[in-house]
Amino acid sequence: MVELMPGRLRVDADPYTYTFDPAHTALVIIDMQADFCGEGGYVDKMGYDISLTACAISPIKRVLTKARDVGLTVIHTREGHRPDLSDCPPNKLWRSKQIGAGIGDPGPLGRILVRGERGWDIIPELYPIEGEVIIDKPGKGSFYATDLDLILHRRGITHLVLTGITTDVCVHTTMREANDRGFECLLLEDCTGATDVGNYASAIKMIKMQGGVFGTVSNSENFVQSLSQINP
Ligand code: C5J
Repeated sequence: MVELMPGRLRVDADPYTYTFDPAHTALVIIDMQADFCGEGGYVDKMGYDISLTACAISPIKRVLTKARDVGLTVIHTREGHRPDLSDCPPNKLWRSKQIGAGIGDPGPLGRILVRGERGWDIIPELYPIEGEVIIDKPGKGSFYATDLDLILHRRGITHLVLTGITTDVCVHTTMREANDRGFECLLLEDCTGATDVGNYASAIKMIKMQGGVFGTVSNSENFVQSLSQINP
């Protein structure tokens, strides 16, 4: 097989082995906010089982710890809106109210998906440290209406390792956006979770079709093992 993206390290993945140079690779942790995996947050208020999204916390923590040890670029994202909701499309607002978890409405963790509120922020277990990039986004994709593309190019990043929640919404949208921009993507399947088990499985399956239409899929163990070859 022709190796289109030769790199220094390899990760066992499906449908193809991921090769990458850590100097040009970023770990992307998408929307690990209390609103998406915490009690009283947006996902909880919509009536979904938060254990299906919270299950990603421990595997991400393992990967994040290793990534920090070896000095990998780390990017965190947060979905949310300005307090006056001027950056929230009316249809998004309307739909959220329809399901009983209106964006901007008060809840146990503050106003739902509003910047600066408790529910909107990243959970303490995975909280960014100094030097890590935080991207605040109004939409599902991490590239839309943000400076992510600019930051990645300034740092010479060509490869993205994707984690976070939810698999079928913000993670998938980001992976598709990244793939179209030419970033070579790896998704770590145990480092992600969805509010629906069937959607989770389908989202993983969709990535693998057509020989890896959006990239390739592995897991936290394989990726940590690969990073272990780097001398910190
Ligand atoms: C959703 C997200 N599901 N972070 N957001 O609305 O996936």
